[in-house]
Amino acid sequence: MAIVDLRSDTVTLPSPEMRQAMYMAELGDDVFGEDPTVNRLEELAAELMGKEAALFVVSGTMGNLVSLLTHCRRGDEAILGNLSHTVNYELGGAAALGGIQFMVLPNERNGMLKPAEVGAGIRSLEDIHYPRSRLVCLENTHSLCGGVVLSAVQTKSIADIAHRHGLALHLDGARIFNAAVALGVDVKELVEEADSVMFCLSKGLGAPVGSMVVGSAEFIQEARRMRKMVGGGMRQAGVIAAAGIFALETMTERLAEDHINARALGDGIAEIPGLSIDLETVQTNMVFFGLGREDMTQQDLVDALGERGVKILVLGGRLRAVTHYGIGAEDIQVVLGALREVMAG
Ligand code: TLP
Repeated sequence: MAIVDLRSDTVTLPSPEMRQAMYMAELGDDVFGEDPTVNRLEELAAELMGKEAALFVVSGTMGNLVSLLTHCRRGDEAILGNLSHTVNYELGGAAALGGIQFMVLPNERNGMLKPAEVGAGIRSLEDIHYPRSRLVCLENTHSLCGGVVLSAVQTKSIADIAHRHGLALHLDGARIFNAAVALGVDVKELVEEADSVMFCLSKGLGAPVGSMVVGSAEFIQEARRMRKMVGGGMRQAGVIAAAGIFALETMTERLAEDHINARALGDGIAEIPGLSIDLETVQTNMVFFGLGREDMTQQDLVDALGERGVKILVLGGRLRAVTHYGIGAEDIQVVLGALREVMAG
């Protein structure tokens, strides 16, 4: 049975061309700064994002952690949305390893934080009781809000408040290229106001491993120390960096295809009795939907689809399907067919 795996865009496998690039990569010891392929990837990432420097890290989780450790000292406070990946799925790493306290504000349906609430959340330094507010974090695309995009204007509205009070803005841009493609803008515009950005190579861009952190040269120099501290100093990492270069050079524009497939899936789901979906949130490659049946749990639906070769996840209390490299329009019809069959049963 052919499997259609929509659990995440992290399941993508490298193409033969990407594997060839990995095989051919020129290597050195990156802890000595001597891996030419890693150096090339870091230069390319910085250039694409319009920042001074970049750092190659193992994962998105490590990229966010290293960024938070670089911005904040122990006891400092970072302001984040309650639906952010960092608050929900990064094991409290910033608290456990960095002594960083979170102020968690409600995310709006569109992935934003309310500017007034961010402003009110920033602590006065005059009162000696308060932790020091250091950082505000946004996420683009916003995963748990449905993979929705934040515009450059929205990001700026939060960055302005942060900067006015001397705080930095970190952007979890795990899927920032999905946002840029969906909005039809250069990715630079979306990250311009952020002091640091993490983005992933191993999601829709199809690389097997890796994420990037970008920012000022000074920020990245310190982030490089933090990466070493958490055990993320890699040696002949050019083997995987080569896949990252290939991803950035060839895989960003094709994300539009994933968005079309996600939309087709969302439109199909909207027609199936017993399923509910907010089509306004289907803006990129994610489709979140609900199940309104007394006789079936979300997990029952996931299991029944699994028996039909379709894999999806329960995430954040809803069902999630993610389109990606390797999923075609015909696969969407397979998924809709399986959903119709299960829901008719
Ligand atoms: N997200 C994964 C799961 O952890 C939920 C997924 O399948 O979507 N930021 C955002 C916005 C993310 O969605 C993820 C991964 C990360 C950070 C962490 O990246 P990795 O998995 O590379 O540590």
